[in-house]
Amino acid sequence: MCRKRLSGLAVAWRISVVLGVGILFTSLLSSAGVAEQESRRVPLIYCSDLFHPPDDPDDWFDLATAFSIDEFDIRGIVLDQGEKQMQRTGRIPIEQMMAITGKKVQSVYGLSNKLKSPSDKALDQPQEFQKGAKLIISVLQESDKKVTLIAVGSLRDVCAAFNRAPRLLKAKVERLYVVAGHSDGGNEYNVGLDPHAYVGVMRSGLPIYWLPCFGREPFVSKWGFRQGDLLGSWSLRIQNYFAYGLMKADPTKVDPILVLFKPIPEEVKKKAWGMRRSMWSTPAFIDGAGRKMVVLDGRWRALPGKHVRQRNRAFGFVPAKVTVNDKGITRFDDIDLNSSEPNMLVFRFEGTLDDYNKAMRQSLEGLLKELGR
Ligand SMILES: [Ca+2]
Repeated sequence: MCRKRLSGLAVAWRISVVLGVGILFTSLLSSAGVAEQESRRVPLIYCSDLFHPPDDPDDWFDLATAFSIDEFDIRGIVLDQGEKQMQRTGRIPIEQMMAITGKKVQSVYGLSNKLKSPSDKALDQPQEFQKGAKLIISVLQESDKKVTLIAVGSLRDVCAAFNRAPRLLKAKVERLYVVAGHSDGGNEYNVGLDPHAYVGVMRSGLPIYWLPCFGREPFVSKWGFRQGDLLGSWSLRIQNYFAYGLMKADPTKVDPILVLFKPIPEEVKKKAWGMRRSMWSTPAFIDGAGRKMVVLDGRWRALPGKHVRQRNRAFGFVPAKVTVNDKGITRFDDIDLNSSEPNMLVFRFEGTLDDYNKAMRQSLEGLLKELGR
């Protein structure tokens, strides 16, 4: 009896040892996985002239793209042009995205007035609109990793933050994607919002990835699609998010969160789905997250780098010395691709413009496909 009982205890002990080792091993493996995942996370600050109702709804697509990529740890969103934000807040689409994804992201209003010079610190602008430049500085100070910035719109808050803390930005900015400007001498909308800010940023010496919005091919990031071609394959919540912005819904009449779950009226689809949309920033999000472009089963996808053995190229960035004049103009001759002293990386698409459009359309479709399901 006694012997039997002892051996029973021994068996139980062995089982518990095996189980314990198993649990220890599994938890070591999963914590290694979590650590690996964490090390691939990209701290991101996103600066955008995102409004509701939108100026240009491309910013709504870009916001959804930022939220769709789990490698991004979005540390903050700076909403461009603070005074205008008070009337037409970009917080509405951000709140919708937070409700859809469960992610929490802080957002602040940026500087409201144009910079007076490329070196303007903008400390004399109203206190209520200082939060953008302050957020950029505090996120960089607090982050133990370098931080990536993606900036569209006026670039005012990035420029003011740099003018206030140039050494901090040089030390802590991993990459600064500038989605603004023209590669062949033309004026461009984002530059026009604040020419001094654009000039200050482009001359900053920060690690700039420049995506010219217009100009000489292939140094142009613009692409486009018919909205219905993509919206139809996304979840009801995502469709409602876009319908809300595109139809300029009134938040005092239609709740932006409750509406996400409702069926979409046919007349709304008829109107919004048929519109064409021009886009500029998608490659910045894909590249900034470390995603790789790849063709799988005949379709372009932007996948996490570790899943990609053979990458296909839809776009890339080439080193160049770029000169920008005091008005924010860069002629094509001012982009020196052979310089031994490049000051930034310049976007270029690969193949034809049609190839690039197709690659972006299909990869955006894939990126947003799982959102809200
Ligand atoms: Ca915009």
